[in-house]
Amino acid sequence: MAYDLLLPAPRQAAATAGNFTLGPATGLRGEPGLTRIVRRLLGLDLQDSPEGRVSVRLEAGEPESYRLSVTSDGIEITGADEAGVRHAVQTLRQLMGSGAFRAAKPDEWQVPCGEVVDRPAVEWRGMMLDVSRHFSTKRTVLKYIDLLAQHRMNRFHFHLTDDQGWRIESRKYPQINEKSTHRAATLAGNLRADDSTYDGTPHGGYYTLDDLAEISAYAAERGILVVPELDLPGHASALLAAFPELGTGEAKVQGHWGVLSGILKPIPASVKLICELIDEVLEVMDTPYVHLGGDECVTRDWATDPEVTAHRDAVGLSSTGELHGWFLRQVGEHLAARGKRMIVWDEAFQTGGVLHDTIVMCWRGDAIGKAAAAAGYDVVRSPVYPAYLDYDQSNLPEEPLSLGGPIILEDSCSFEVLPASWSEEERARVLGGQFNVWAEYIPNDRHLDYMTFPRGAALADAIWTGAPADHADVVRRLTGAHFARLEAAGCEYRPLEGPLPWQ
Ligand code: TNX
Repeated sequence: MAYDLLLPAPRQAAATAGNFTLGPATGLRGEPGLTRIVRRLLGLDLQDSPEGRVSVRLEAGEPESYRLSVTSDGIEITGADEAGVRHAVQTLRQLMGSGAFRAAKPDEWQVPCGEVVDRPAVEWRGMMLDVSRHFSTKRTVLKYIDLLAQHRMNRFHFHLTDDQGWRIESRKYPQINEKSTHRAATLAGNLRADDSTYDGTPHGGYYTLDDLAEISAYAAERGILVVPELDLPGHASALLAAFPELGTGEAKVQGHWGVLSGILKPIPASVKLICELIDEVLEVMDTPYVHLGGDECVTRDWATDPEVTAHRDAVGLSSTGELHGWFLRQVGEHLAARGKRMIVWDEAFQTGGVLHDTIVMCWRGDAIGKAAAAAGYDVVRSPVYPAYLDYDQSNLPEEPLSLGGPIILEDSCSFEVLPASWSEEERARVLGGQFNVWAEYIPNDRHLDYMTFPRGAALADAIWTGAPADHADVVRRLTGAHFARLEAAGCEYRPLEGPLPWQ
């Protein structure tokens, strides 16, 4: 029974008769590096013992693959690598029941017997969280890292900067911490609950570099790579509040959303500043990738800025618009010199803001992702439909204010991370997929849970298996077990029916 309620669905799972009793006296056998993973992810203090009935070991296989075997004599965990071992333990937790997701654990477990053989279809299984439009506390971020790991996801794309707040401490440029991280009230006293343009309330926050180090290390322990994004040269108004001389358009921490005028000038002084800020981040975060943004940049004002036009002439470009790609390539070269790969939103692919090994993250539909793949770039797919979770989940009038929509659970299930309409070569360029949680209309962590789950669980299933999930089957697994797991983990998901938490 429990074996057909796993989420994401494994490749193969079969129950057999009986249970294994897992208790405080059960010993754990294996390499210390692996037993540590088992103890940490289970949250149980199993003691190392050469005769232990829970065993964990590595065995050659496809990346991240694992086998989990439960008999009345014991539990065997076999992973091709540490990631595989982690996935096996997450699957084991789901088999143990929702209590495995509570902070306070029962003394003894009856684990149903059976076997799971599994591996992911794609290497990149991610979630993007926007912490600029509304700040998420470190506590919330750590909770989401746990939730992602429970869904056998492995990337946390941290959208750390945008017009509405720069969320990274700088020790070198403390004026950023003072000027770029908080916004004042806008239109105070003049807001309607349904106003879709303004949030209006004062808001702010940022992560210290120590916070980022902690988040990154916490995630690594759980098999999640944190990918920082500094969104540039557009969406940069907040940074410009500290460096108005480096921008065109409005230099302030914005209190409203959209594609705004405050953008960084594509000149050497901007490149220098950004490289220094990235270096501060790379001191504390262990990541092979840095996302440089590149989306929604209206370069119009560059054409009338003498400094930008002089620089355009100096580098021999024919239009100021081309400096968008130039800027991203400059910062990308700095990353390359440090052995890091740049990631960009798909607009940058069109402006030439890519180096040979740049990863293109595609959000504006299929065609541009297909074109980037055909041009030989690795792509990560997160198309607005159905991978954006900032849209309504139904047409009910009681849904909270959102960007629009709806994108319902059935849509999330339909996500085709490896599009059948692409050629085999193009599909081979797809590193994987992710869902994106933009936070214009997500003011707190309760609301974040409501928007992210259960749609995020359905997307995690479709990304893990590499194929759309059957909606009825997802509903069966949600109601049969997964909602109880989320609840135990402290996640206030949106119920499928009945009163919504907002009513
Ligand atoms: C587009 S997706 C954006 C974000 C918004 C989002 C709202 C992307 C790269 N840029 O700035 O928050 O739409 O759905």
